[in-house]
Amino acid sequence: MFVGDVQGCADELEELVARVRAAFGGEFELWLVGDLVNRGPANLRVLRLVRSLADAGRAHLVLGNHELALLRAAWQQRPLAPDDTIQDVLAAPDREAWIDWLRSWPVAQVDRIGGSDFAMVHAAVAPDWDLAELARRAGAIEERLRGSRRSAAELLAADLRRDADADALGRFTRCRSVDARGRWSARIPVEEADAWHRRWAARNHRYGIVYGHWSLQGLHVAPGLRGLDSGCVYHGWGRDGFLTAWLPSSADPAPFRTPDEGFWRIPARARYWRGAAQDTACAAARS
Ligand SMILES: [Mn+2]
Repeated sequence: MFVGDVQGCADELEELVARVRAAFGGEFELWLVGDLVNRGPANLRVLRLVRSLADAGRAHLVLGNHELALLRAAWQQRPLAPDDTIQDVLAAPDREAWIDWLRSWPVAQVDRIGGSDFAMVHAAVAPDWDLAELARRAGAIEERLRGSRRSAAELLAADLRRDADADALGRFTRCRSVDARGRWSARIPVEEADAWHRRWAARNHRYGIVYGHWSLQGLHVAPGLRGLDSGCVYHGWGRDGFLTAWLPSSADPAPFRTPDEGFWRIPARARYWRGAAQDTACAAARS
C-alpha cells in the first residue's frame, strides 16, 4: 500500500501499521511518498519505525522537501524556522547515521502494480517525462546524493538555473505549478490549468503517478494520478486532517482507473501545527 505525508505524526503511522498487520499479517509493503518528518511531534519515532520496516524489506521511500530541509539544516545551509520540529533528529546521538540514511533514499521509485507501470515521487514530474527520462533524471540526482557528503551538500546548495540536477530535484520534491511556457514553481496554481498534473495528464502517458506534498489540494483521485497528502499534521486548519493509505490490488489490470474506493483514512489525533502566523499566506506556503 501507498502512504501519504506523515510529517512526524508517529501515533497515526503506528495505528496504520497495526491495522495493516491485523489485515495482512507479515505480508505487506508500505510505499511512502516522502515528508516523513517535520511540522509534527515525533520525527525520530517515525524514522525509527520506517527504518525497521525498510530493513525488513517492508518499506519503500522517496525523499520529500522536508527530508532535504533536514539535510540542509544539518549541514548549516539553512537556519531552523519557527515551525520546524526536526530538532529531535538533529539532537539525536546517532544523528550522523540518520543523515547518511536519508541521503541514501531515492527521489523516484519506478515499478509496476497490477497492469500498470507507475512512478512514486514526492511532489511532481515534468509533463513531458516518460518513465525512462524520469528514471534517468532521478538516477543522476541519487548518484550525487549518495556520493561524498560534499557532493550531496553541493547539490542541495546549487543554483537551480545553473544545475540541471538541482532543478530536477526541485521538481521531484517541491513543484505544484507548471505555466504555459513550462516553467515550474512550488506555488499553488492560480489557474487550475497550471497544476503540474493537469499538464502531465494532457500528454496521455502510459504510466501512473503516486505523489504527496499538496495538503491544501487534499486527496487527489484522477485517472493515472493518486495524490495522497491529506494534511494529517495540519489537522484543524480549515478541515480535518488524516493520514491516507491507498491499497490498489496487485491483480487489478487498471489500478489507476477511477472511481476508486481503495483508501484507508487514519484521523489525526491532535492539532499539531501551530504555524508562525495564522494568515492565508502562511497556510498557502505549507507543504
Ligand atoms: Mn512536501
